[in-house]
Amino acid sequence: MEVKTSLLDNMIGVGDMVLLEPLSEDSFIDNLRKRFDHNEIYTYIGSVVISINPYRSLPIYTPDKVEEYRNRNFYELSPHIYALADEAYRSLRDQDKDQCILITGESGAGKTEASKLVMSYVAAVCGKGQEVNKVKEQLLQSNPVLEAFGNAKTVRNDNSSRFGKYMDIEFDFKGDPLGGVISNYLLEKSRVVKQPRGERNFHVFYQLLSGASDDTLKKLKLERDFSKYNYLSLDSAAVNGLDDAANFRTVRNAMQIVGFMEDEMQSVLELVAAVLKLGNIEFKPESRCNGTDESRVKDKNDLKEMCELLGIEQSVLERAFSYRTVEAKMEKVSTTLNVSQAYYARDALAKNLYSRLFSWLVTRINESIKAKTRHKVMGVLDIYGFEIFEDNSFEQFIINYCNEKLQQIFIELTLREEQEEYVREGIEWTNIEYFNNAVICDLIENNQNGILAMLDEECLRPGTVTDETFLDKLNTVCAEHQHFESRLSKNSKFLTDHSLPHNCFRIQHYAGKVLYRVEGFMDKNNDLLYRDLSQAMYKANHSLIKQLFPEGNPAKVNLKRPPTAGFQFRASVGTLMKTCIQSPRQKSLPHFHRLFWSVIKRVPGLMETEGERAGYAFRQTYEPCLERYKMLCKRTWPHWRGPAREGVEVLMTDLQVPPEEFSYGRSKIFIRNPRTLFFLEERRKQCLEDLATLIQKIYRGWK
Ligand code: AOV
Ligand code: MG
Repeated sequence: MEVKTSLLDNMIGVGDMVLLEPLSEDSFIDNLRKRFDHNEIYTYIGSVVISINPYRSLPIYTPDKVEEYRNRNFYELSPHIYALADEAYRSLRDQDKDQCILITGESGAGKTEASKLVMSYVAAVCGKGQEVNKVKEQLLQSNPVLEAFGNAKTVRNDNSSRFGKYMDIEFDFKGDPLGGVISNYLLEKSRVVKQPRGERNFHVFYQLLSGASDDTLKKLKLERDFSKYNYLSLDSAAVNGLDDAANFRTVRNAMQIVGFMEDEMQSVLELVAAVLKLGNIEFKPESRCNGTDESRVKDKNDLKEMCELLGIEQSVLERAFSYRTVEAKMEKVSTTLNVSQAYYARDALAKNLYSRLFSWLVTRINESIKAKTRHKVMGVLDIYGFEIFEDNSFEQFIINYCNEKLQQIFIELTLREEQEEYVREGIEWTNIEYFNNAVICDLIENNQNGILAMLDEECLRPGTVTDETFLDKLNTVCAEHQHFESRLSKNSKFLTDHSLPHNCFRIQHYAGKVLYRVEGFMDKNNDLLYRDLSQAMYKANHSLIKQLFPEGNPAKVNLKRPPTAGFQFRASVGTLMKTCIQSPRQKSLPHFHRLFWSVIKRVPGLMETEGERAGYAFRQTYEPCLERYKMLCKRTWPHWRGPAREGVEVLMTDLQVPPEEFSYGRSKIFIRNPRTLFFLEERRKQCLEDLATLIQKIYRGWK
């Protein structure tokens, strides 16, 4: 049997880490390496799948492979993402349980690829038919669209997700897909105006310039040459192995399939072009009689073209780059902008244009793919992976916070659920104390003195507030905590030491220590767009732009400031956690959770805590277990008349399976080691072969 070689062969390591003896960090890594050397990129830790990015295409995702894994039990074949996808899909279809697949791992580990593999596997094994196929196609094609606008080349990954995504695939009672809903989390919009060295802006800019026809570019008033645009980094414009022109066609095609109308696509491209144009608008100072400098647009051609693209009156936008209206005590006062304030306003507008366009795309896709009714859902979460760069800013802070929360779910679900099942089934079990990262989450998100709350407080505080005043506050509050016997103090993850550069703070995350530079934190959190600019956008004679800036409607002047970026993110992460953790408790049927680790990074830490390994690799309810193996024992074959559990007990006794290898739970048998399972499978196979030979003999005798 294939299982035998796949899970136990010493040469290629063990397929399930639960089987490792002895279990240590070294043996763990060694096992992964052995397997990786044999192109086995997947390994289980119980029901969790770990994968290592092979960075080359392996022949393991063929239609034949899909067939192989279809309707097979998790432990029957060698570890594979398809086994996980299959199990999730079957539980959804046959047991009516909602599913949730969470994918975590550091940047470049293969999360996005894994999420697409899950989706394409499910698409391949679920129902067929014209309507269903159309839905599948639309769901799959939402990926290239969102990747074009939300992914970019970073130093870690040529196709790095710069937003978080949670997609619910909706099914009917038969298990056929009906549609889907996508939720997106904070796009890294600072990338629109500036990219770190060696990185690119979002793919779509390069795709448009490389792949659009001459005619399209002319209409968009663009030139093909990347170097003409300030917002496009030049040192890494062309990426090996990335065919921007071909991808442009793929994206256009995908947009069509998803259901974008021709004029909508045109509007979208106009906005993309407008962002490029906006980046080229430059400013010069003009001296005023009172000795101050006032900003003026340097060369008006780009401004003019941008206004033409978006149907904006040029004078309105031009004015908004020189003056801003401040409302104080019901009075409107116009103040002048200096050159650096004008650049700030320009970049804020570009970031807002682009990120709102992105959110609009998600909404528009949802309109197209969302089902009218749904019976069951399978959620797939693919976020930006943990990032530790040389220079970490607000974006990394937000991304890493999100990963920290996901780690928390991982701990909650895998360890807690496992232990709860043992308790439910009455299996003897010593509770394990596991590393809990709740303190780190608390440090960041606590309503009163969490880092995000302090940042918001500082953003709202009147007087001179800067990134430095924020840092001072952080240092004071977090250091104070260390003096008290509080939860934070004991396990403080806010690291203060004298080696810290003056403008930084350091956090001990679950995946490592990260040094954050505070420069830009206040500004990025504030996410301020002068009202004159949103009003100019709202006045545009362009239906999409108008929709994107509703607050520019003078009739709806709302003096309340919009929530900060950090606040919004914390809220959406909160909602996500609810979806993943709390909902199963409210429903009578628990979700079936699977986590998929793309990377091994933190696994050793987790395993350490599992010192006295007492887990069970395999479990099955008594009825199907008896059904499958009853032929192995004369007392149970062919008809067992008692309760299934007793039948299984008879089986195990007759087969002389050592008692320490399994436990009887209330409704399930728990098998410690897949070796036992192979033994049973092996015996069953032998039995079936004997039976076949016997039948053949009898048949020949008749002839
Ligand atoms: P990520 O999603 O985890 O990073 P990706 O899924 O984008 O990482 O993977 C990065 C690259 O690794 C892909 O573009 C592929 O070239 C390669 N790759 C990933 N998985 C496989 C696989 N199973 N087989 C072959 N190649 C693979 V990030 O979004 O940066 O956190 O933020
Ligand atoms: Mg990704």
